[in-house]
Amino acid sequence: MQFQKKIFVTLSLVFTASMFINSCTVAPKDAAATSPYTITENAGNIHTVGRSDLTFTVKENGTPKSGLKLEVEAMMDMTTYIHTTPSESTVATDLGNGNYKVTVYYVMSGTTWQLHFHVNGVHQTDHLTVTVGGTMMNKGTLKGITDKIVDPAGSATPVTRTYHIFKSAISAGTPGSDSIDLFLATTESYLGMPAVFSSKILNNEVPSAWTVGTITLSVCNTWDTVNGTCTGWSNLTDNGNGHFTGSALTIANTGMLTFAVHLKVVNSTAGTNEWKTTGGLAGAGTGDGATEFKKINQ
Ligand SMILES: [Cu+2]
Repeated sequence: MQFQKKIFVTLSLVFTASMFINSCTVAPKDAAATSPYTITENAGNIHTVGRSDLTFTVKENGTPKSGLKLEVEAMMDMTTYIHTTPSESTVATDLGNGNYKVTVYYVMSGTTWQLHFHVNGVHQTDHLTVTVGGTMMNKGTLKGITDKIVDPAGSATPVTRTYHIFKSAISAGTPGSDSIDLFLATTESYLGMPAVFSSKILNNEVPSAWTVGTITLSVCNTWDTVNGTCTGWSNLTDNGNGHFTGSALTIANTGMLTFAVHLKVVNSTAGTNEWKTTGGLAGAGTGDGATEFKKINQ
């Protein structure tokens, strides 16, 4: 009799846990049980490398609650360290009826991503585990040569800065009428991946602050299919918030399924500028960056 009771308790615990997983509910597990808020992600959320528009329902003691300040931050556990990913803003947009929206740009796929939440500034200790799909071709990565940061891993050797180029919106396929909206961000540290735009202040490898000057972020407008190179670039407009836009383009020329980008960033503080590269290296074999580009999935 005693034995049967134990089995029943165990089975009901397993059942409860699996219910939480199936419904993607943030399962209470510790002190957060005192929080009146439960946060669930809405049906239709797609977590993928690149732009991911995510919506959530927040309930206060079981009732959908709007008017809260909900902050959402994605963190990936790489076993030896945890890193974040860029987003439009960690502060969610209140859609009403307890629904909130954030736009996250995932830098990589994997099964160890967790969403962390703050409600009215209070960290919710329950996290939501999500799996991020997609491929690295959903984004472009270009690296600095002399443009470096303090090694996030803590070594004394600086590492080249990584710029992340994400497709925010694209309309391609009508030569001369294509339009695009790219989102540019950079890795400052594992937990800092801000949007980049002219006047943005970043930190170099000293670390010492520097101000971003003019950014040349271009998409290929004339693709040489035979040689696999770009023979005509169109510079996008820096909108001052990480977004770079352009219209009247011919993006679909770029090998049909991808488009090519390249990037130059002026350092106003040092009075220098540098084309960013695919490998963070200067010289033969890698070009000077001006000829280097990255292809991103349309
Ligand atoms: Cu990762």
